[in-house]
Amino acid sequence: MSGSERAGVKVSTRREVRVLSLANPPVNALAAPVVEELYRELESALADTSVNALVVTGEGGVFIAGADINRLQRIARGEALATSSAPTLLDVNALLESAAKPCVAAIDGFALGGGLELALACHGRVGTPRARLGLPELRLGLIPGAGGTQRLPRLIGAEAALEMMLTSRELRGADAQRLGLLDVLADAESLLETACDLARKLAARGQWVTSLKRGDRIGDLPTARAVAESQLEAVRARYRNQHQADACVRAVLAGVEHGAKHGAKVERDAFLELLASTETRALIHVFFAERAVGRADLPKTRELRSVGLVGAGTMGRGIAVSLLNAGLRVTVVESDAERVASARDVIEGLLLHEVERGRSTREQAAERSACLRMATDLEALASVDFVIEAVPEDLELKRRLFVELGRILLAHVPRASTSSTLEPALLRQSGQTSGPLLGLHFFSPAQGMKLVEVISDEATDPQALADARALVKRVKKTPVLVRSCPGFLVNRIFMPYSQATGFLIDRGVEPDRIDRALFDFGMPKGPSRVGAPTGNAAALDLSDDDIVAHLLYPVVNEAHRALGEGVVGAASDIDVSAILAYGFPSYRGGPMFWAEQGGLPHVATRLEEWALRYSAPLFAPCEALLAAASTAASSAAPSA
Ligand code: 3H9
Repeated sequence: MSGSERAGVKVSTRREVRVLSLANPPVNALAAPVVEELYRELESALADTSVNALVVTGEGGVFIAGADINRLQRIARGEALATSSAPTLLDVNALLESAAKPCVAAIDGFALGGGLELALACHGRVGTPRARLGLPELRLGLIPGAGGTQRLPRLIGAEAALEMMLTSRELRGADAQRLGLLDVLADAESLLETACDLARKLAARGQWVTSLKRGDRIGDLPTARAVAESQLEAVRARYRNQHQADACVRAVLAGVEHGAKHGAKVERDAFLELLASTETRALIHVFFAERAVGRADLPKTRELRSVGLVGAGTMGRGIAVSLLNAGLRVTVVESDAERVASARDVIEGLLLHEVERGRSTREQAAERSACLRMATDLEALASVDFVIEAVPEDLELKRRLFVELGRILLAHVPRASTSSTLEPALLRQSGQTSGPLLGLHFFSPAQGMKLVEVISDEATDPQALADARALVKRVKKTPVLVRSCPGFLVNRIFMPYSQATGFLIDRGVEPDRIDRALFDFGMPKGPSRVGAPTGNAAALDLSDDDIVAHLLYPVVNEAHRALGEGVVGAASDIDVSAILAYGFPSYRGGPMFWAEQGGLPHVATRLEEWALRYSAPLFAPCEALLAAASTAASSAAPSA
């Protein structure tokens, strides 16, 4: 084997097969220089008479996780799409597909979006069982933009292809092979050699079929239309107020009806139109915001193997299930034998429910159940690595519990309260509390909700904070680091939402109208399930947009106040929290992003107006919002 390393693409040759291996850690995203380099290497391999066939693969256990979303973000914000005549992914795919030498994709790990599209343009695909293949562009408000809507249906049929795209579902290696997306399954050690063998075989045979030329799987137009209609119906709620699902179906059907060339044009036009939309900008913002949340410079995490949980009410049971699902040993303490028995029944029932929903196997449920210990005595927690209390919301009860835990636990063991209202400082105020104490505010139902507020204050041990954050990540939830304040973050910023709802109802706005306006905006449900209009003769005459603004601008205001006080480290943390805990529509980017898009000066001016008109402090803009609005106004103003 001979070899040399180039920026972004490693090149080697194995018995007449040129192997091009993408190296752009951590996920081999298709950044522009990588695409250019890949194109040049492809050209050079195709021109090299000592090379008979090609293999494209990825370094570091990942094939390619798609187009570079940073670049997409810049384009979505207005940067010109092509700044030079440099080759794009579409050029790479076209070159591959029409090459006079066969090319095989060797896939381990993620092959997503543009990464899978590149593999689809190859003439064969070999993957490992742990390969994860998908076209998740719709999650970003887009559709596949490098031929995916045309090649995938031709390889696996319109029904399976539409289902994969509309649900952003990833296929594992074995499923991908069953559907015809992979030609051969190989283990990671023999992946490259198996791909090279397949490439040599195709070269020796002298013929291969390109995905776009396949006509055996795609089916006829009436069937594709019927399938598309029922699948669109199934995802209607998921894409409320958005256009990517319809656009995806349109591109697929255009290809079925008029051929791949026309379908590809419909795909490209729709991709570019969606890329310029506010919804896509918002969803890309959320993609990065979700990855940034909880970031802070904290000590290295200690290993956590066992967790004690005090209190197995609804919240405690949900938390227990989350911990067990993450492979932790869990000791649950309840006050008496009857409660212990009932809690065990419910927790085991929830574990079985996961099996029924296909999220785990019976064996996994049995293993997890074997990691559950029940006790009526706090002493059972003497050797655990972390303790969470989920007893009823009673200050004295919780204070007594933490004093007791101080006697039992090793001094360094973090202890967290799940209280939604009681701040850590209040819980420590017994004079006898010892050990690192903080808050872990889960949302209900705890086993399903993704967000956990990790509440700290100046007395919180940074090591305990690091461990708490790691525990939240371990249970596959999102930790937002919140500096303790009344209401913490989410309840605090959404308090004005309820207040504004009551305010409008008091001034004669029909609760049903409020609900409809907020539902249409994208909230999961309206806020005013309770309450009735007062029949006020001087009822406010508001448009639906006004109603939304009256409810959400006060949220934006409170969020700015909290950010100004340092309750969270970044505005994007607020966006992620509102989306995950409150169902704020992700395609609006969260309250901070949404307000910024609409213009902060406009938000501040409206709030000032309403505060005066209604003499209602609820609407008075805070200093932090006014400052942010003034910065936004001066950066938008044309310079002299
Ligand atoms: C597309 O392909 C369009 C085409 O159809 C058409 C083109 C013409 N780009 O999530 P993680 C970063 S659209 C840039 O924490 P995990 C990520 O920000 C794209 N960066 O790891 C993070 O950075 P940091 C279609 C990316 O193991 C780091 O990598 N593809 C990209 O939990 C680690 O990520 C997708 O939508 C990217 N494409 O999950 C897939 N991907 O460390 C998007 C990741 O600075 N990616 N990064 O925070 C994912 O879903 C997950 O990252 C993945 C790994 C499942 C791959």
